[in-house]
Parts: sequence; structure tokens; C-alpha cells
Amino acid sequence: MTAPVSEIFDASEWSEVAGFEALSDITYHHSTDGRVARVAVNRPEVRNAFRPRTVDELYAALEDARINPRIGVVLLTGNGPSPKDGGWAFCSGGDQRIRGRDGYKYAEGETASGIDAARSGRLHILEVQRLIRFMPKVVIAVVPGWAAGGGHSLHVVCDLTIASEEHGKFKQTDADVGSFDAGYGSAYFARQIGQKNAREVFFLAREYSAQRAYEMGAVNAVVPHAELEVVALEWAREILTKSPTAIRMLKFAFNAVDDGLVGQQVFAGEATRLAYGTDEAVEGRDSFLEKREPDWSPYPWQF
Ligand code: S0N
Repeated sequence: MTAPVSEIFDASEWSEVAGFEALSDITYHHSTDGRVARVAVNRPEVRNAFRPRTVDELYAALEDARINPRIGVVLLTGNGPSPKDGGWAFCSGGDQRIRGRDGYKYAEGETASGIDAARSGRLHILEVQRLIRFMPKVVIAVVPGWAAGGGHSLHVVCDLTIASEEHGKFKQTDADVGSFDAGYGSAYFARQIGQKNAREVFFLAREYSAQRAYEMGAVNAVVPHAELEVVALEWAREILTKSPTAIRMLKFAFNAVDDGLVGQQVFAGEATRLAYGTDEAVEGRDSFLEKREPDWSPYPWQF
């Protein structure tokens, strides 16, 4: 079955991904050369708001991209336009129709008393944020319309953002709807665009054009709507010409300063991985296995 995709989606560039035929809330494609993933929220009638099922599907597709050694760049976007009014969206955050006092109902139609207590109130969009943050691939937010609420946070946590000149719009509605992303969505956003700007975006919950978001430093490029996905794929292909190890180490280096001990742990893990590839580390392992003293003499105390 071919899922409906976006008006600005070029089907000749993409293939559906085997094993992901049953998706309902997102679409998931790989570029024909298998090196770029395109993950798109596919609920344009509600400005691509996410419900728990959407988040589950986003997580599964992003995790698949993370562990695929051919994939180096992920494009995260929203399909459109809305069949109801022609509006475009990247993502408008949590689906407010199913947000209860006890968190998000897992399935539409669940009553408060029927909610699985183990899943009640679980804000697992934060797990998607962490997957984007910690995957050793470049994730580009491709914003064809509204990035609002938790959708705004998703663009914030992506490595880069490219927005539609005509339809790209940004708004942090959290304070309008009694919600707050107190993690990457706000604190890290302030690191990106400065405290005063970030506080304005959250405290006033105004609408910002793609151009204004670019001027604030929240967006990398503003491009004509019809060319949005073309440009995003060009950026992805340019990144793919670079050293995968250099890109991975750079992403984790950029992250580390804001991620505390977790950031250090992730960066250190990559350093250890590099060290294991040296003759020096092999000598340490072999000396243990051969029950002898290690011979470090070939390895100087470098300066
Ligand atoms: C996006 C906005 C500004 C677009 O306005 P516009 O163009 O005037 O369109 P509308 O007519 O308003 O919308 C068209 C149709 O889409 C429905 N709709 C839009 N957004 C949502 C939504 N989020 N949930 C459900 N429906 C939505 C409209 O109702 C309309 O439907 P019809 O045609 O039937 O009338 C504007 O739509 C807007 O402001 N949307 C709401 C944005 C918002 O407040 N989102 C929620 C913010 N909070 C979160 O996202 C929290 C979730 C989260 O990410 C999080 C973060 C940290 C910790 C926890 C969480 C967590 O998971 O909760």
C-alpha cells in the first residue's frame, strides 16, 4: 500500500522502508541510494499534532534510522497540506483532544478509568527528543508550516532547521495551554537564541515567521516552499560527503556542554571506541589474555 505523502514530496527520490508498511500516523522513507531517511508526521488535518501512537511510530522509525549504518542524515518533517483548509504544519505538539488530567490517553476513546496505569501520563515524546539528540547522525527539521508547542520543541532539538519561506511559522504555545517543556524545548532553546529571545517566545507565545526565526538564530535557512525538500536533500547529500566519525564526534562535542554527565558519557564512549582501535589498547587487552605485563614501550607519552 502506498501511503499518502506530502504535496512537496518528490516520490522519485524516495522508497518506502520494508517492515514499516503498517504506519498510520507517520510516513517513513529512505532516499533511493539508502543514505538519507525521511520521517514525516502524517496528520495534516490537526496540523500534525502527535498522539501516543504517533510518538511510538516516530520512535520506531528514528531508531531504525539510527541503527542503519548506511543512513547518515535524517530529515524530520510534516506532510501536508491539510485536506480541510490547505494549512501546512511541521508539528503542532501534543494532540490536545486526548490530553487528560492523567496525561495523554494512550488510545482515542480510552476513558480515564480505562487507562493503563503503567502508561498513564507518560510523556514519551521526550524519548523521541533524546533519540534525536543522541543519535550519531545529523537530524534536520524540515519545517513546511507550523512548528508549535511540542512541535516547536522537536525542531529545537534537531541539529539543523530549514523552513518554508511562505508557510514556515513558529509559536511556543505551551503557556497558552498549561503545558511546559522545561528541558531542551526551553532551556536548550535559550542556549540557541539567547535568554531574552527565548523568554519572549515562551512568555508571549507570539507567532514568528520563518524569516524572524532565522534572524533570531533558531533557523539555518529559509527557502521557497516548493524547494523545501529539494534543499533539505541537498544539505543532507553535502553532509554525507563528510567523515562520519568527524560528524559523530562533532555532534557529541556540541551536545556535551549542555548535557552534563550524560553528555560526557556519550562523548567518552565514542572516545573509548576510537581508542579500542589503536595498537596500544590492543596491547593492553592481549597482555591480560596472555597473562603477561603489558609492553607500552612503542607508545610515547605524547604532547
Ligand atoms: C498550530 C496552530 C497555531 C495553527 O493555527 P491555525 O493555522 O489557525 O489552525 P487551527 O485552525 O488552529 O488548526 C487546524 C485544525 O487542527 C487542530 N489542531 C491544531 N493543533 C492541534 C493540537 N495540538 N491538538 C489537537 N488538534 C489540533 C485544530 O483544532 C483544528 O481542528 P478543526 O479543523 O477540527 O477545528 C494552532 O492550531 C495551535 O495553536 N495549535 C495548538 C498548539 C498547542 O498548543 N500544542 C500543544 C502544546 N503542548 C505540547 O505540545 C505539550 C506536549 C509536549 O511536547 C511535551 C513537552 C514536554 C513535556 C511533555 C510533553 C508532552 O508530551 O505532553
